[in-house]
Amino acid sequence: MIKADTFSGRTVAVFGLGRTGVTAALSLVAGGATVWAWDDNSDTRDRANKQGVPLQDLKKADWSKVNEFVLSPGVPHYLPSVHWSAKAAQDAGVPIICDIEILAREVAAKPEHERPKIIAITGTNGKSTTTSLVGHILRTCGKDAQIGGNIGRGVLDLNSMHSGTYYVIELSSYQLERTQSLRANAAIFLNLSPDHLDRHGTLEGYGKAKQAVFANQTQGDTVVIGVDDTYGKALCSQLKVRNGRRIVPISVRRASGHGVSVLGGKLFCNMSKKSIEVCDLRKAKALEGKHNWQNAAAAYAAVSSFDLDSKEIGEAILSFPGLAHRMETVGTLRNVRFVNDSKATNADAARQALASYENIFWIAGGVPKEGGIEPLRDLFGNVRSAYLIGDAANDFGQTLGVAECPYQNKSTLKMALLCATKDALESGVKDPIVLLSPACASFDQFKNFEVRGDAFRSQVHTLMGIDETGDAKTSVHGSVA
Ligand code: UMA
Repeated sequence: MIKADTFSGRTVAVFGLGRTGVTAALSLVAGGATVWAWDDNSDTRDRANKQGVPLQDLKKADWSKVNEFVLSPGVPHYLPSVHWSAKAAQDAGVPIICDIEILAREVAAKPEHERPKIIAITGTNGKSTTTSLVGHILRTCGKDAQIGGNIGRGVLDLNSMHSGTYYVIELSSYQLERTQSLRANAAIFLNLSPDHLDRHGTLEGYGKAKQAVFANQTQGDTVVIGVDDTYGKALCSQLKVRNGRRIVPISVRRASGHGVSVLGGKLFCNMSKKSIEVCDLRKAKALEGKHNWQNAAAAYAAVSSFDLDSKEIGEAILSFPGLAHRMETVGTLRNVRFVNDSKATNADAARQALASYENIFWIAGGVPKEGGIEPLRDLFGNVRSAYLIGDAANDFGQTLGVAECPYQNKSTLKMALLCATKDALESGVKDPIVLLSPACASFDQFKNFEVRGDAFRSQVHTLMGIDETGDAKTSVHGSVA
């Protein structure tokens, strides 16, 4: 755990006792702060209290005594409506921060030569894969890399820092809008497309929140920007005007001067005078698809700022095992491959998998985002049939019907999987893929996308006759890829 020493003697209110709140509260207590923690859910409060989190009903608290307010990223302080705790803090003039701000202050408080390195990753899609890949490369190259943030582990839960630590942090717009002091030695901005607009109001507001990833960077720091979308391209030109940092554009569409690009599947570094071929990404089994090539280019650009050997980085990229719930092959049954892409919670994220395969038996649905699957219409040609679940089933069915793409409404994931598997096995097409890529949030049927993906994986294993330990128990028609 990272102790929040810079908060010693201060009174800090903490609201939301999920992954962020509990780790922040424990870190603050360990650092010597007085902590007043609360959550709307009484079971959650009890659970946190058993872990050592001191409770205080913030509805009745004297906010004039509070110095700072750590508000969990999922709880709004402005749009779509201000949470009561944020309103109380705002009325009392108490600054609202998050756990990333605490980490940033701890790092800044160290003398320069004792500071760990920070690699911060944001963007609408690809954050988790890139974060995980950066961590994998650094570890493979012998560094003490620790991965946290929006990827699922609160940053204050990471091991305490030393000068050789590399904190690889995935950052959401929710976290960035409550972070002021972060200085990333390397900051990656992958891409931007409409998401979380209920929280940020407009695409501009969303993009502005994400741009905080570059705040406080100085000479010697690295900026990595995906320039294949219009937002990233414009951002790259704007940042170039402000000198000091090394700016590395990344592209999977064209050779970018002074940048990193992927051409014909090969990763090229053009950052120095001589172009270097780093590796052939077509050999990276866990990085299928152009979107993953962009992730690989970004990861390369960021880690190469730490004087690592490009050949070693290339080898590490090829050995990346991939990320759970992101185009994760969870099994095969005869010629049918099962792919878990549960993390695709919006149409833009689902686009990656739909564009990467042909002959897809597509399981989609859940809680839809604005626009549904309409933006994916150009990819329906890759879909043999769709199996729709959850709240979105009727809306998605209409879109598919108009596009003359076959579909069936199924009540549950299990039913959808059974029908998709039967159809795929009987289809006679080459390399059929049963793909869970919901283009929806999971909350109507599952706690979160991880639980949804785990359910899919376990149901696939049941179909294959594999028990939870991975051992074959009945007749196995295929093998786990
Ligand atoms: N709560 C209330 N009242 C409310 C709303 C929430 O009391 O009105 C409480 C809940 O009872 C719960 C807690 O707040 O106990 C949940 O807080 P949270 O939603 O911020 O979730 P955490 O468990 O702290 O997880 C957060 C991130 N979640 C969100 O941003 C929604 C996790 O990202 C992140 O991994 C974790 O911190 C550690 O950094 C998840 C996510 O969905 C993966 N992120 C979004 C995304 O990727 O699209 C941004």
